[in-house]
Amino acid sequence: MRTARGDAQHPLSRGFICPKGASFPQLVNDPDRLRRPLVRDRATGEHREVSWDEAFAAVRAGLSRVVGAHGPAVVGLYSGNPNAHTMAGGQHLPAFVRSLRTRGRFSASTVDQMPMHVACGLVFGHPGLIPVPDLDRTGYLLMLGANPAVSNGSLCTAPDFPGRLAAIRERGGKVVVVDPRRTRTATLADEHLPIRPGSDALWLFAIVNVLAAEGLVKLGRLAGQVTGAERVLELAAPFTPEAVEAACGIPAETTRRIARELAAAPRAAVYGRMGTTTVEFGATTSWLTLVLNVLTGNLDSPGGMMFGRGAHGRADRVPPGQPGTGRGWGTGRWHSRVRRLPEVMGELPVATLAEEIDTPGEGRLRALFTVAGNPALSTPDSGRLAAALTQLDFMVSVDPYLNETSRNADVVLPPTDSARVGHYDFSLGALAVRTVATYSPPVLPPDPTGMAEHDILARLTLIAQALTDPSDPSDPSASTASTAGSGGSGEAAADGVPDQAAVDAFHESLVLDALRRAVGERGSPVLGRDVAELHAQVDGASAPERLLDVALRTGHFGDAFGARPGGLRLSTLLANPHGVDLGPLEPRVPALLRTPSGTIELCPEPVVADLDRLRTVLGARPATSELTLIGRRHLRTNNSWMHNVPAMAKGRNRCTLLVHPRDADRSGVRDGEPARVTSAVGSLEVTVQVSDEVMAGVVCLPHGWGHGLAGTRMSVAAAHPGVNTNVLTDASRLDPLSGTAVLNGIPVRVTPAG
Ligand SMILES: Nc1nc2c(c(=O)[nH]1)N[C@H]1C(S)=C(S)[C@@H](COP(=O)(O)OP(=O)(O)OC[C@H]3O[C@@H](n4cnc5c(=O)[nH]c(N)nc54)[C@H](O)[C@@H]3O)O[C@H]1N2
Ligand SMILES: Nc1nc2c(c(=O)[nH]1)N[C@H]1C(S)=C(S)[C@@H](COP(=O)(O)OP(=O)(O)OC[C@H]3O[C@@H](n4cnc5c(=O)[nH]c(N)nc54)[C@H](O)[C@@H]3O)O[C@H]1N2
Ligand SMILES: [Mo]
Repeated sequence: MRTARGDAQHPLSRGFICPKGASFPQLVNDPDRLRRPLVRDRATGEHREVSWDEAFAAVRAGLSRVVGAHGPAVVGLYSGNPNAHTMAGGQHLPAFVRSLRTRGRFSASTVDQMPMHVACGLVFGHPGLIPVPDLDRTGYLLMLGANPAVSNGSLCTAPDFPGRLAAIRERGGKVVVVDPRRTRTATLADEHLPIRPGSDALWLFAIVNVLAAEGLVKLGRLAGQVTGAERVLELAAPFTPEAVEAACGIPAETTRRIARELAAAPRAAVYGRMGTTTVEFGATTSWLTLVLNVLTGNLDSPGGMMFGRGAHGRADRVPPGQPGTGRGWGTGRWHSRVRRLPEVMGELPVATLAEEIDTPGEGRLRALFTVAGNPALSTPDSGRLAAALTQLDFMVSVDPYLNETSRNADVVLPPTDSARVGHYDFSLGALAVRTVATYSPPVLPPDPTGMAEHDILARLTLIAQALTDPSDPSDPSASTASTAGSGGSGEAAADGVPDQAAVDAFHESLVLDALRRAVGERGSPVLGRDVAELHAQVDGASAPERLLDVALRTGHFGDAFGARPGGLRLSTLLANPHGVDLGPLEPRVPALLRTPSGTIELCPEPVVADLDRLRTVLGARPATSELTLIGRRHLRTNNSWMHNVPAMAKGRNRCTLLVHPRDADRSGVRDGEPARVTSAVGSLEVTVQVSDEVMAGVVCLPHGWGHGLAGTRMSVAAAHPGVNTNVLTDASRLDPLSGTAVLNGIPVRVTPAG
């Protein structure tokens, strides 16, 4: 494979391709990419290639040693961002996570979108119900802390985002971008409002305040489906545009005008991303974006914020017209050992991972699995985490690279190239602005000596299942719905390493589990059907395809195993390689709500209880001597790991500190020269780029850099190492409702280096 092109006939992308996609062949052919498993010699620290059997025997021995001595609770797991993009991440990872029977679960969600999950969980009754801006029909887009012209859209799948923004303006609509930096997206907008980092919650509350004061609230179609709106309006009282002006840096008159524009627009959407989640008030800010969409009648309405549903999406549970049956949603079913931070969606904040490993005492994490993650670069206070990783008794990384994280692993299990496995987008599809079904079968034949990620995860699950006790009462998996793997043989060969027959049986047990769930699910098109009868009809050439066939056929658009002729199934997608267009998003309230009241519960208690914190920063005037650090993304990167692709790495140094000319003068730093940046927890040296792109008082540094460490094997990345901004981020600063780390809005000092 030498080239990758966009697909002009695809109904969602219309041929648009991101530079990262275009470089796909370089990624597949990267000579540094691992193709065989590695085992680390603890004495020398060297990794050497071994056979797959040897690697899994080493996993079994290591895990058995730790679990045998201390039980499964001391095993941790970190799952990273690419799990949202692989089929294995959706289909096989959950069973592996459950098989470990530990509460030491962490993921990239708590350095990313967790605040939005919390807001949606509380307001809609399920944390997965995240609305997306209906870009192609909106007339007014208020976008905060998002840079989709570079990021390609996040929690909003919309290829060629710039084209879609231009179309809003061509229709006579307006795009407003709120961001401390004049980003590429900001330059494509009608209006850019620079805002002081971390102050969006205040500003959004001020907009609510204006809507209330000027009688501009209209729930529209949602009238009668919302509870708590009155109370929200009361809570907004202290947050007048004048009161928040100093803290936000946005003139009160501008705030009033935006509130009026938003209320007057026939179809508007308020959309927030990283700059609204990875901040001090992440969950509150996410909640306020939902509040504004509801109060202006734009939630669940065409051209507003609507609920996506992948082609595999489940049917809504409650038929329209019937009252709600939800149990609601909450956090804190258990707490972290050291800081007593609450569990959210079954996981703990990754900002606590280092201390859970390095703080002595009963229950200290002694083993760690990482699956598609590079927490050594991507999580706060990386200096401490890097040291903590060396204190583990045992570590396994499922990763195609020997990088800053996996260099510490006793066993590295590299999944085969993504071109050798099929692709269907479970997460991104469910967040798309239009429902489109696409499946791409493997492009290249299997590598006879490689292993696909789903086969790796199946073996790990079988090994873990055999070593952990399913009857343990402290088992968190007992509270989850699925019993994945329960129908499988679970047999292991004599040396404890599962053979292919056991793996195949395990895959089929996942298929059976998915069918069992579907026949028992409210609203399911196969409710009450016979599992064996359905099982006999499942189609597909591999475990991922068979699981996809079940997901499609039992979903909202599915053929319900023949009951709805013409409905979706795997063969439909195979016959339509350019994708099947299932149309624009449709209103789904109240049927999709899972709140106990069956309404949109707009004023949840946990959010109200946290508002004291927000009130204390009201009227705060930022110290002029202080600089605030934010992050940035570049088109040719994807977090930490695409830096080894030559086409992505070439060009000028991108790991620079943006400093406003005023601050450069005050700090005595100069363009192109090194500066020292110091936070409460760390310090680094980086080249300055003086630019009025950032607002005065704000400095900006990208994440994902800091390569070239001993024991890594990424030669291209090592030649352009950059510095790791997360040595500056403070693990003690979190959004308390979601456990999400503050990555944007870190107080720093900048001085000339040397
Ligand atoms: N300061 C700061 N820090 C940040 C951010 C920020 O804006 N500022 N952004 C945060 C965000 S949004 C995120 S999502 C996190 C990301 O955090 P992580 O997910 O921890 O980091 P990535 O750099 O995405 O690392 C992905 C890893 O997966 C591996 N990988 C790639 N493809 C595959 C695959 O198919 N299978 C497997 N098993 N492995 C694969 C790569 O080699 C790499 O090791 O970083 C966060 N960190
Ligand atoms: N090219 C590229 N694309 C990517 C990635 C990548 O690394 N590179 N990563 C992917 C991942 S994992 C994710 S999660 C998405 C993220 O997608 P986005 O959220 O769209 O991308 P970011 O660049 O993180 O945008 C955050 C913006 O918030 C601004 N900001 C910082 N602090 C504040 C604040 O307090 N208030 C406001 N209003 N704005 C603030 C920043 O200046 C920045 O422009 O991108 C994805 N796409
Ligand atoms: Mo992310």
